[in-house]
Amino acid sequence: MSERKIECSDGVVKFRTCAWSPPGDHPVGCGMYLHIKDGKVVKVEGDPDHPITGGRLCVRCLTLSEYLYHEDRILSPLYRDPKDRGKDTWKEISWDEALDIIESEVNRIKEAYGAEAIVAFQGTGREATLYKTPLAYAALGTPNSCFPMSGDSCYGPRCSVADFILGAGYPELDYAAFFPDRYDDPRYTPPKYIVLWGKDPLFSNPDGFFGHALIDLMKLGSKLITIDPRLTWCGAHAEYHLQLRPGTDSAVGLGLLNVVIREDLYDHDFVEKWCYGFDELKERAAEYTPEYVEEISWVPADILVAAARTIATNSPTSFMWGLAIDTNSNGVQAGHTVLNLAAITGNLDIPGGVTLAVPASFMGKWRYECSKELAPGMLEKQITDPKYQGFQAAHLIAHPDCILDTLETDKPYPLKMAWFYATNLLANTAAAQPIRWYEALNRLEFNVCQDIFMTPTAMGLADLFLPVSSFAEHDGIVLPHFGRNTHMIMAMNKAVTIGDCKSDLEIDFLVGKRLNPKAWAWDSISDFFTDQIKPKLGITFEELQDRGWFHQPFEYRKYETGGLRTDGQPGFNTPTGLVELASSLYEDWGEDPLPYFEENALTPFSRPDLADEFPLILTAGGRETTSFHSEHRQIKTLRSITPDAICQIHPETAEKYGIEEGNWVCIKNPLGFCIEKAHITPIVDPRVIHATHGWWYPEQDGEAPNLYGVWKSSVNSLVPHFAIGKLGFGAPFKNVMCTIFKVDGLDWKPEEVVEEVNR
Ligand SMILES: Nc1nc2c(c(=O)[nH]1)N[C@H]1C(S)=C(S)[C@@H](COP(=O)(O)OP(=O)(O)OC[C@H]3O[C@@H](n4cnc5c(=O)[nH]c(N)nc54)[C@H](O)[C@@H]3O)O[C@H]1N2
Ligand SMILES: Nc1nc2c(c(=O)[nH]1)N[C@H]1C(S)=C(S)[C@@H](COP(=O)(O)OP(=O)(O)OC[C@H]3O[C@@H](n4cnc5c(=O)[nH]c(N)nc54)[C@H](O)[C@@H]3O)O[C@H]1N2
Ligand SMILES: [Mo]
Repeated sequence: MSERKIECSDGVVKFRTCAWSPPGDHPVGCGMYLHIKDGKVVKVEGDPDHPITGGRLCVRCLTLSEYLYHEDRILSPLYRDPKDRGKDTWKEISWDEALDIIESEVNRIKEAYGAEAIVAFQGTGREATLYKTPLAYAALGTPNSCFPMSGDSCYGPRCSVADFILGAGYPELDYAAFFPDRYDDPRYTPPKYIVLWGKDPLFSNPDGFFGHALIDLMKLGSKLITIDPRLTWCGAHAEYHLQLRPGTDSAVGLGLLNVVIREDLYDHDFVEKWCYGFDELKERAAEYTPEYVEEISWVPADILVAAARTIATNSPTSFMWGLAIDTNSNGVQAGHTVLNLAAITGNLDIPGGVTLAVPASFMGKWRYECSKELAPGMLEKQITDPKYQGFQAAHLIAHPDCILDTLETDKPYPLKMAWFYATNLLANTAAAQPIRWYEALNRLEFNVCQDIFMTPTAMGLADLFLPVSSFAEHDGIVLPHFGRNTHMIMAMNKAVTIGDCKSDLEIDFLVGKRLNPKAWAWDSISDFFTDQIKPKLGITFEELQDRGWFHQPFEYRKYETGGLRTDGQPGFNTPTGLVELASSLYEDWGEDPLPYFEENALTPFSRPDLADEFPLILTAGGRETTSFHSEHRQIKTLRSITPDAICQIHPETAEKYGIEEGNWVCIKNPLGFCIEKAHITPIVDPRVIHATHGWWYPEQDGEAPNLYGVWKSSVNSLVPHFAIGKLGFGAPFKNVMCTIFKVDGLDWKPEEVVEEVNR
């Protein structure tokens, strides 16, 4: 195993670390050495001994020093009078002054309106995922901790479906991640096929999965089946590519189930012993013949049939489901079909199939138990809607769509303060209809933003800015899948200090010790981590830092041995103890227990009245390596690779609409518009446009109303709120109707917007 610290002859000291955030990343824990000279990071080198990444790094880590030492980085706390929101009148202050302001504002708001008048927002799965809710519950005392993405449409829906149907954590492709000797472990077999469903992991490396492992597996003989409206690199290398209409995943899933069941290709033994509701599923799937599914989804019936036969007759086959399952108002149903297919083809928790795990308790105890810090009766005030019973059963957080409603209506009570903890929600990221959020959040009395750079969200809405340190600047841990299927726990080792920045956890400590010291009794971050990991791992945090990583033990077929249930009995941790092909919970919650297909709210098929004007379907947000959502737009090297917001248009469509490569294009629907640059490519269907999300322009005027040009490429202005599934999950971030036309530049605005601005 590699050394934690290596002194080199040229005065360089190399520090080994595993990355999480910032800069933006999910908990893969990419292993690297940071080369430090004169207290600065001068080079980043992959760590060849890291069991997962083995020395491989992406361009965002390779350009790390550009990020760390960027002239726009904020290096001390900033304050500005709330009357000046949108103006660049920030003043540098000390951390003590910042804490004084926080203490007096939080106490003022608590006394006048109650702690529930505070809402704490966090974006995607960075380190903040572990540390924001504790700030809300155990420091600020509010029950309103919120991920502001309509329908909670990232990861939450998939995890909840896995909880409801399998009673397990996140089902993940078996890439031998649990084994120190990886693919050489005698217990391991590579999958014969990998079904990549609405996911593009080579670019996204999501939630702790190292995308390049797919390439390792392809070299070992695994073949791909892709289900994606775009012909991605993986699609082009797949044996079957199911190029579906965006948002029709549940129909495709039911079509695959139809073929597997009617051709009697399922695993009878597994279904008999371990599944509940097979007869009902069989009946439902019978309705979804390949011909009917082709009508809905555009996937040719013969390709669907061939893919279904391949999946069912090649064991082990593994399944990876991606974000596109969540960004769909019947994503819960789509996810259910994926799990049902994996189950009835006998691929759960077998070598080369789908690994299952019980959500781990390390780092969990404090995270889940901090709600006990809330005052009596506080949790009952959490903003949600009792009709979203699935969401409430799965999560202990406020519902995003209800929070927007409350911000706009002051019902059931007015919100007065927001804390933006690792989210740039205005910048076409977490928020659908971001202009509504902007206007609603601007009504609040006091807002705090905790970030690395000044963003449109901070400039537009914050009064106090707290500067956050990068992973190179702080100690921490990396928890793949946030504890839901964690092959190893890894150490992040501080190598440098830059400005007066602090980690999210350090900020929690400072604020917590001021506002509720008894909940934050640890003397140091190191003590805190030791407290979290030692009961489970048997080692201290410092020992973990020396080792670099710690593998979790793993065994296959845990449903046979009792490893999946909290009571230690064989079976699955569901009400029936079985995989619930038909859910025993959904009916009680007013939802169909079986998967079904229903049109999303704003498509040419659900809104035929608007179909002539908006005949195309917009999908958005396929990942690029050069950015993490709205992050990295100011990093020169990365921006030179991806200078503009690009939308992909099929050549036939481009011709029909008079658009040429590189033209600026307006994408418009009844809700809003967005300007991106055309890239003409046959990888999309002629009826589909793919746009990029997360755009703002750090080089432009930051002051309101421009806010770094955040409204220009505002793709999420086209995404509706409240168009979500019955259980409270899934919004159409990747499937809304639109039309396109050529415009003269990024600054183009529709006539009605120009009129409004002039008024
Ligand atoms: N149309 C469309 N919209 C989408 C998507 C899509 O596919 N299509 N994807 C959606 C998904 S899946 C998600 S999760 C959301 C993401 O939504 P967000 O998470 O709100 O988006 P980011 O741009 O990543 O904003 C994160 C902010 O936190 C800062 N930051 C980075 N690391 C840290 C850290 O460690 N600590 C702190 N305090 N701050 C940090 C960054 O500088 C950035 O300003 O966007 C969603 N929006
Ligand atoms: N570099 C980088 N990495 C990231 C992020 C980032 O912004 N940048 N974001 C992170 C976050 S928060 C997340 S959640 C993950 C997401 O990562 P993934 O789960 O891989 O999701 P995406 O890249 O959004 O989309 C995957 C594929 O879904 C396809 N797709 C679009 N609509 C549909 C549909 O309706 N059905 C199906 N079946 N497919 C569809 C797209 O064409 C795309 O190829 O990535 C994470 N990793
Ligand atoms: Mo996400």
